[in-house]
Amino acid sequence: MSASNQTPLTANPLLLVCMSVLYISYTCPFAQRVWITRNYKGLQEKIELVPINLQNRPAWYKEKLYPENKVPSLEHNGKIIGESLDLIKYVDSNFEGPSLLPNDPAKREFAEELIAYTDTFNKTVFTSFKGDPVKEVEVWKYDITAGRPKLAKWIEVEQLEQEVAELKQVLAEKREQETAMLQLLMRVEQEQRVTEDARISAEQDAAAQRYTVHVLEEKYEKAMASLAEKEKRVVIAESMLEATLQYESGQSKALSSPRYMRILLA
Ligand SMILES: N[C@@H](CCC(=O)N[C@@H](CS)C(=O)NCC(=O)O)C(=O)O
Repeated sequence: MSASNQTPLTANPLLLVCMSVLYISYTCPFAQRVWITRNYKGLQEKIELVPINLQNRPAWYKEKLYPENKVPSLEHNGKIIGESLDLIKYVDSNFEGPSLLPNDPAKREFAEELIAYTDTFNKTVFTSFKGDPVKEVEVWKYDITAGRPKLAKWIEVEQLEQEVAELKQVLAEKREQETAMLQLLMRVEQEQRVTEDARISAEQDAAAQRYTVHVLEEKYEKAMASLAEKEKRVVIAESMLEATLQYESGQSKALSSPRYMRILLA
């Protein structure tokens, strides 16, 4: 039910006669305790719940209904009443249903004392929860499970569920880490394979180059041997040429000698 545009029920006299309205916020503990009182007394048909959005309170709530502008408030018999503890007592004594307070006057007085102490107690508990325990009350030492086996079981189950949830979280994180490690390993392996391939190919290149060098060396040696052979032949040819030249020069000297000329002319 949205209350943002809703007109207060006091504007409708017919509803005013037969209906009361409890303005609440679902999450407000003060409103919740009046709401519980209403349900405990079986007044669901008599007291209608109207939720107020505290983050966006309708203007009419403060202007026409409850200047305090807080929840809870009760609209009843043309009146607006606030303050949850007063409201609990008001609902208890002005509506039908089982009484919240005991009939015995002494017990009743004690119950009223307890009710009056509720807010102080709650404040102490909440302060204690926030890590600032109030020493004199020692509320943080109070065992709320004592004599409440179901509550103890529930807390145990809650704790176990919490532990299971934490373990699941740890497991999920470990699995994530494992996957990351595996991916890393695979990448390293792949890089190793690439490096190995490069090494093999470099070795093959080196072997091919060594072979080429070997072939070239052989060719060089052959060429050098053939050159030496040719040089030897040149030396022989030169010696032969020189010998021939010497012979020819000896011959011509002999032929042009005066003695040979005289033989020719004789
Ligand atoms: N003492 C009041 C407290 C009510 C109260 O503080 N209600 C809160 C919501 S839990 C509220 O309406 N806050 C709005 C504001 O303070 O402006 C009671 O017991 O009813």
